[in-house]
Amino acid sequence: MKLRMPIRLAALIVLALNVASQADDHMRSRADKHAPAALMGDHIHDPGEWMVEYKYMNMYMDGNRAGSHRLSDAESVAFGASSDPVTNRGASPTAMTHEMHMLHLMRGITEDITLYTMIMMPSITMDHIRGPMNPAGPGTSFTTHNSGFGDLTIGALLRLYTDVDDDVIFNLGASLPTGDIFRTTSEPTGGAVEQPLPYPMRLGSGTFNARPGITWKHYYQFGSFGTQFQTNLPVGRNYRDYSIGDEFRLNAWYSHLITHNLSTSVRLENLWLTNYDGEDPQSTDALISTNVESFRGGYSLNLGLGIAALVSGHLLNVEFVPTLYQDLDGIQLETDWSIAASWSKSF
Ligand SMILES: [Cu+2]
Repeated sequence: MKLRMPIRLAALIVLALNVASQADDHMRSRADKHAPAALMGDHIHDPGEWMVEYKYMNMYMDGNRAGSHRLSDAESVAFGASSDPVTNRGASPTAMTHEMHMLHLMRGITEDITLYTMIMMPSITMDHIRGPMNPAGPGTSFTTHNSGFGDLTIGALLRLYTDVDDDVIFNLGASLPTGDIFRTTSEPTGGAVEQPLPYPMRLGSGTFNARPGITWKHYYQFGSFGTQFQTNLPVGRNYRDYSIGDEFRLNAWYSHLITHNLSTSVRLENLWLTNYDGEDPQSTDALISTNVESFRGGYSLNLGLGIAALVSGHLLNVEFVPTLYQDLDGIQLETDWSIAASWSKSF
């Protein structure tokens, strides 16, 4: 009889702790458990848990911009005659689709550490108009394409802080130079001369990149708020003697639950890109603006409108990302909108 009370008390405490942790797990198992589809590095997994994800992204670019000013295709060719450096004498890009297929694997190691890897497969298509110095005829058009393996991304997600409705996660990320950065084409000259594909047509960066980031998520009963700062920072130069620009992304989003298994999201993204360092010796500035190292940087403000659904344990996540504002260094193709879609499952 004397032992009954302490045992009952202990049972009650265990029950209370269980209820607390269920409430905790409940919020992290809803349709808004992952950030909007275009983001990653925002969540961790339980020890021993795996996640498999296929993610698709596509960026649509149509037309050129100098600073924040739009230019027609003819104006883009003319712009290069007096820009510094002179460019677009061989051709000007007019449109581009940059598709990315990604296979994302995550595994929880401890309560606070999750490891991940992401296999990237870009597929890049660019349309052009030929310039005044092109032997294949000014004003005619051509298309180039490139696809294959990109840079393999790896990392560890470290949960620095957690309570019932908050997570702060540090992304100790990196990418390896597995993507090809030197392929040639004779399309621009109609088969006359083999030239290297310009920078944005290349599959990888050619460098080891540090990709640190940090995410804070806060859960409400009716949804969640998140903010993330994510970078991509090349280390040194690649074997072609250049490095891509530094990338900084600052995101904030709100996901609203419609039901436990369905949520919508709105997101704002600031993207800053710096210009390239160094120079590929075969990347001739005068030929085309996509060869110019100082015409790669800029600032973009993007909106994200997303929807996420949990269907018997499968998470489907889609986001439409129109560009709101762009200010680009030199002359570059403008990004009109992007789309991101993913399927993921944890087990
Ligand atoms: Cu995951």
